Parts: sequence; structure tokens; C-alpha cells
Amino acid sequence: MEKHNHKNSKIAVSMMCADFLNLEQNIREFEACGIEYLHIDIMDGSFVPNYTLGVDFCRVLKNATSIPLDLHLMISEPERKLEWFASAIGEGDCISIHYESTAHVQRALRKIRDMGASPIIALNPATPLAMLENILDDITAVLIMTVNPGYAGQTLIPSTIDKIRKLRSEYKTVIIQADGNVSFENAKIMRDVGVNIFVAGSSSVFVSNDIAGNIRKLRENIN
Ligand code: S6P
Ligand code: MG
Repeated sequence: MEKHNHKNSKIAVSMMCADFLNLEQNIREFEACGIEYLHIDIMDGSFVPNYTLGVDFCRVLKNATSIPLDLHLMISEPERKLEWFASAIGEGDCISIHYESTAHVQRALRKIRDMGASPIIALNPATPLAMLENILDDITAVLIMTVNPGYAGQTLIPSTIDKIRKLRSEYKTVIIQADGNVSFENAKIMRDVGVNIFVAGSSSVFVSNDIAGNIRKLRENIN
């Protein structure tokens, strides 16, 4: 199996799973635990069948912490709405857009770069990897959805593990992010096939009230 460097494994905490009544407490705990990203799911009820967080929420987090933001846009035609987020992001933040929802992918990725953020392309579980060869120079990472986007608390689709393994063997240096049912056990499997950034929500970081303990356990499994 392809060996790859786990030293730089990172955790992006899924904020839709956070405790909204104790958000500040959660954030301070993430800071103390050295969390690398706050993953913010933006849904529009069109591309995915749900609504979640929005621009104002991103801005609140931006002003509350120096942990970089990782915006995951699950919205139709993101290229028409990217500027909405301009006041909420900056250097070091990431924005991922879905290949399936974007007609002019390079143009949208360029827009994200021009806004000062790092562009990431997100792929649904059923989307093949072939399209990546045309946009490798335009992205900083690939987000592989390990569930169909829309909800937290879903079960990993097994074929996505083979997909990540294939991606890692074809592109040795690409940064791979995985999102969906990153449990402690699944994280280990994902690490072994080449994932670098783990989106962690109800399956790990928030699986119990011991957030620091859960983060510690997750780190053990991805390093
Ligand atoms: C799903 C969304 C994800 C979830 C995350 C939750 O549409 O993109 O980022 O928030 O998967 O984690 P879990 O452990 O409940 O799957
Ligand atoms: Mg997400």
C-alpha cells in the first residue's frame, strides 16, 4: 500500500455539530486543543436538502478566534454567491465548492483565490476522479465526501475509501480532505489510504461531552 506522511494530519471541526448554547466554550476548547480548522457547512436547500449556517455565522467565528475557517459551500451556482463571504474570510481560510454545482469551475476557483482564500474542490461520493486532471493547478486540496452532503450523522459510503486510495496513488502530493462519518475507527482507515484533513463532527469530536478527550483520541488515530 502507498505509504504517506501522517505528520501533517489536521482536524477540521464540523461547526454544525457544535453546542450552539455553549459556542464560545466550544471554541476555546478547540483553541486549547490546537484544532487546525473550523469547518462551516453552508447549505441552500437546493443543491442539498437542508439549511445550515450562513455568512453571519462565519463572520462571528472570524471575529471570535484565529483558528482558520474552512467554508464548505453546498450551494447551487456558488460562483454567483462567493462575494457574499468576502467580509467573513481572509488569508489562511479555505473555501470548497462542489464540482457538481458549478458550471465554470476554474472561474469560480480563481474567484476564491482572488478573495485571498485557498480554493478546494469538493466531490460527491458518486463523482469520478477523472475531472481533477483539468483543475489540479487551480486547487489547494480535494474534499472527498464520504457521505452524500446534506446532513450530519450519516453512515460512510464504503466505495469512497477505494476512491481516496485511488486518488492518493494517482496524485502523491495532493492534499486530501475527507468529510462524513469520520468516527475514530473510520479515521484510522482514512489515514491509511491517504487522507490529510479530517472533518470531525458527531461521529468523533461531539460523540460525548468530553470534547478534549475525543480530540485527543482522534489525533491518536490520524497520526
Ligand atoms: C455533511 C456536511 C458535513 C457534516 C459532518 C458531520 O453534509 O458536509 O461536514 O457536518 O459530516 O460529521 P458526522 O460525524 O456527523 O458525519
Ligand atoms: Mg462539510
